[in-house]
Amino acid sequence: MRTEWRRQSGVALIIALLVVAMAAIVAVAVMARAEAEYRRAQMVLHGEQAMQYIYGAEHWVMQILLRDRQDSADDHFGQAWAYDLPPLPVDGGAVRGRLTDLNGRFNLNNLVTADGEVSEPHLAQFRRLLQALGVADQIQASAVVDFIDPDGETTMPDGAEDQYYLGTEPPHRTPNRPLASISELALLRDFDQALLPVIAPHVATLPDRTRLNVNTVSTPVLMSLGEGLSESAAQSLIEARADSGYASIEDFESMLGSAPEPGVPLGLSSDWFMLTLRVSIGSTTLTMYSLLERSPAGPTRVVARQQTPW
Ligand SMILES: [Ca+2]
Repeated sequence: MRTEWRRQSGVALIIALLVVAMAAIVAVAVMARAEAEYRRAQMVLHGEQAMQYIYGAEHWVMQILLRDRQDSADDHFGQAWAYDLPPLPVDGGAVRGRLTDLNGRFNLNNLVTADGEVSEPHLAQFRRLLQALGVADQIQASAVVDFIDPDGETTMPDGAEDQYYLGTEPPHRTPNRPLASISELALLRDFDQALLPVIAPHVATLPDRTRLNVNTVSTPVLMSLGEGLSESAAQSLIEARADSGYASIEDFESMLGSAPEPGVPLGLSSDWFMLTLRVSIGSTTLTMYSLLERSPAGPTRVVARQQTPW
């Protein structure tokens, strides 16, 4: 009798322990789920906060560009817009920013005119830029023209249209429209992705045809302005403009020593900028690339935004 009672109480104890264990498992699962929900909510909140800081910083930079236009008609690296924004401490993190002048870069969309024809002066300039960057053998300038121009006729000597791209793996069509991003070049005929960082700092893909600001062009872009312009000559031109830029296009041309390529519009001011803002809040990081267009009077608008979660 006593043995039977012991056995029953042993079973009851095991059942009680099982119930406690199961309750503990359920409690842990509920807590884990609640914590995951909390983290998810926190990430959403931090993401929202980051966007609000980005909109605020964008507005602030647009005010800097407006004041800059009101203060002076030209643009050069000695002006306030050209300096990296100092890290701004915000609640739970920081915002960092940089403004890049895109009128200092070769606009790939200049290769084709508004009528859809190839712009020969820009094509010649682009070939010289590829030469200056040491990638003329790897990137086919004619293929870039065919990528953008609306027609389906292959540009000689090394262009490529649908006929070529439909035979690639995977097959695709020629965009036949202005480029929206440099990354589109990845689909270009024989394009080696490793070349993207080589050309990216010197080219832009703007939705309009643009002039070059000689006060902000890089050495390779300067070398593209005339046949036989050496690297040392281009560097002398950059030293001559110093931090205050050229006072006039005539000053620049007299320093250049020869007439620049006719048909490639030059200027001393800029309308197009890329604003890069990186916000970190808690464990959330967000980088926003905002394409800004400044009107001649100074007001600036956001034309496009692209973001990355790093
Ligand atoms: Ca085409």
